[in-house]
Amino acid sequence: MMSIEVKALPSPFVFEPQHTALVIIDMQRDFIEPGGFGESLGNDVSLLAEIVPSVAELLALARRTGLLVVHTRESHAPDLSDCPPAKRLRGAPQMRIGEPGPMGRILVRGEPGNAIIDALAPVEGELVIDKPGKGAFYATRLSEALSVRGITHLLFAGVTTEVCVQTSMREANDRGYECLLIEDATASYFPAFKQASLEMIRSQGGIVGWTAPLAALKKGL
Ligand code: TIU
Repeated sequence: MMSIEVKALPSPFVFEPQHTALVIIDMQRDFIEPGGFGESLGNDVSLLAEIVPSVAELLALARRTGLLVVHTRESHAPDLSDCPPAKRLRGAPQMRIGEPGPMGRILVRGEPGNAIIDALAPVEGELVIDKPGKGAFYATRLSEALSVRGITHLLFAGVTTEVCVQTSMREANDRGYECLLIEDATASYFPAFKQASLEMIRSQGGIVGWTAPLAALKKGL
């Protein structure tokens, strides 16, 4: 079996492509374009658009290498039955989850704003996981989908670093996956939070996982 070694922190990250998936978290219009959930929370969404070229390059690389590709979407059922009041009632009343916005109902499955951005659209054979929480494993079929395919290692990208990406990495780490976060393929509305997340993930000998720039992954492959 081919083994790939990536120069990562806090130590080299080693994986076999046939047992590895790329997990792209929530690269949706709702977070990246004006008029969605991210902006409704008071954020400058332009900070997230900056990583789109890197994520696109990573996605192309994963497809060429034959990695399983998983896309997630933070989304809720139209009747909001999977959105607890504790989540829905946060934020300004007119822009809460389920309320109408310029790109359709905020964070509701099937609405225009809930789609993954065109530049990173999923293709045939890739998994798309709708998740009602911040983590990709909570109340989804992701765990089963990965285990039936023999996946043991996960490469992470997407938004936002300290919210859905970090939560998903922590969930994955507790489930026994070896996780590598691609540093320039993740972003936050708060650059200082991104930096802190990278450092806390790889601290204490990789307490949550590893981090590496895309260039290091390309070199390894
Ligand atoms: N996808 C994701 O991270 N959801 C969020 O709500 N992120 C924020 O930073 N608000």
